[in-house]
Amino acid sequence: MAATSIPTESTTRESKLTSRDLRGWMAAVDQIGELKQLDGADWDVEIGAVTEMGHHRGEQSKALLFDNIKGYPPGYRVLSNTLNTTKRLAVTLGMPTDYTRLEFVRKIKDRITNVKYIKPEVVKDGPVMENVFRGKDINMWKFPTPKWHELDGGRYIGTGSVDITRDPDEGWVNLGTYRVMIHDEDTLGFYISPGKHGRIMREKHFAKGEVCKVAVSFGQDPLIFLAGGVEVPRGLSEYDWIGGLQGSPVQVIEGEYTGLPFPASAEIVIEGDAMPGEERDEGPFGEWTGYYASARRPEPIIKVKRLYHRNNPIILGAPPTRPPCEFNYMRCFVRSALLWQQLEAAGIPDVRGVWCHEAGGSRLLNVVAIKQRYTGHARQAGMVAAYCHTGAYLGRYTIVVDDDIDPTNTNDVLWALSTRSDPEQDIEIVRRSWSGPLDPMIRKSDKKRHSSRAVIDACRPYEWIDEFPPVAESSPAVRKAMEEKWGKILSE
Ligand SMILES: Cc1cc2nc3c(=O)[nH]c(=O)nc-3n(C[C@H](O)[C@H](O)[C@H](O)COP(=O)(O)O)c2cc1C
Ligand SMILES: [Mn+2]
Repeated sequence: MAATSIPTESTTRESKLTSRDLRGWMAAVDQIGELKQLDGADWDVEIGAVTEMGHHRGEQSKALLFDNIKGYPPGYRVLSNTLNTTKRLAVTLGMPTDYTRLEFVRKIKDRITNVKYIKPEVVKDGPVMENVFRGKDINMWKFPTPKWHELDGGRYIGTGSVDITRDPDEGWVNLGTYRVMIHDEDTLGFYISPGKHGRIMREKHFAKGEVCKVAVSFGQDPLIFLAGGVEVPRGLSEYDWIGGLQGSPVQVIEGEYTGLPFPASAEIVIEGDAMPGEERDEGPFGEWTGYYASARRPEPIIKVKRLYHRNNPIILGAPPTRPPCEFNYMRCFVRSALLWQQLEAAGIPDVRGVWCHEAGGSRLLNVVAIKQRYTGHARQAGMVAAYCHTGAYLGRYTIVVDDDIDPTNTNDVLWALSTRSDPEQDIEIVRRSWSGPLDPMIRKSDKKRHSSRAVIDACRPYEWIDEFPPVAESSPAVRKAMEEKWGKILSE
């Protein structure tokens, strides 16, 4: 398979190149006081449980850097809880840090709508090449890979990672965050849900009876992880999208074994082969819905042919847990922005806000706020939101609200739902929609692979909107006057 010019000896040496990378991100986050180092934790459940405790501290949480991990050399680290505060997310996106949730979603939407894509820059060398292993020298157990949750069926090195594949027909390169577990020294398991870009590419290779070449990066600039975990449109390489967002090309090395481009400043990268028909049991794994829904079952493997890592490598971990957690919290913002962008691209006028709620893992409970312009506008917005690329996979409820409702405010949304919808006429059910093994409402013994959607119109009925009872709250003018007159006393 490998061309004869490819070296076969493993090597170790010092770094030469520097670029936007995980360490630069850690330094920036440390500067704003949001990085915490913990020494001596055990890879076996402890790192995962502490990460989970971090998740539930929400905006007060810190990024967690685990070092001196039991049984591993100092410097072999795990970083978790990276993108679960608005501040850290803003730093990652190079944006100001003082927005409200909804303003932040709107700003991200504007960024991704107006972005000019920038292709990656191919470089010959980079920090990830400090240590190179080939053939029998490859040992995936050399890293302090956590067993994240107590009931996990293995140690998952790939959670905050990106799996890199190429479409055999169209040639474009996809980056997707698809979980990766270690089977043995040179064998990994990777689970990709039906319909995801990496899955379609893998299936195209397998259908031709060909090997699907894969590169995986297990630690890199969190912006790359962010892009890998959300629905960047098909045909557009996440590299180009990231380049656009950061305003400079991602520096990539074309792997000697696969030719696939991987980040030059990544912490740990592998290249390998997935073969048609070669599978091993994968899972279970604590998933973003908050359950272990997909059973242990055969899934494709990657035979690792090359392993590269920086000195003192850092695994970027992003284990899902019962929501809200980092995994879906960062995605609430980015996915909401993408959904908003796609609604506008589909021609839905006057979208005023979107929130893919954290309780639904940013997929199961999505809210769209509109300024109603015509009869049917709300249904149209709801249907498109439920079925566009960003909203379609494993959705459940889409709620459409008026523009006086802040979709990021749960009480506001539940108030609109309770008072502006009539179940008999305002809930549309769409059957046989895109789901998958991770859906906790699909019984494991069931052959069924789809689920239904409810689109709930919780807007004031448009045809008698002028008759709808007025809201029992002070008008802005009265509120302003009272604030001036009494506000000071109230806040004393
Ligand atoms: C931390 C994390 C873990 C994920 N794990 C998986 C996974 O194991 N399998 C999967 O199909 N999708 C997983 N996802 C969701 C995909 O990354 C997401 O749907 C993304 O859009 C896939 O890329 P694609 O649109 O290029 O297919 C995960 C996302 C995140 C953020
Ligand atoms: Mn993609």
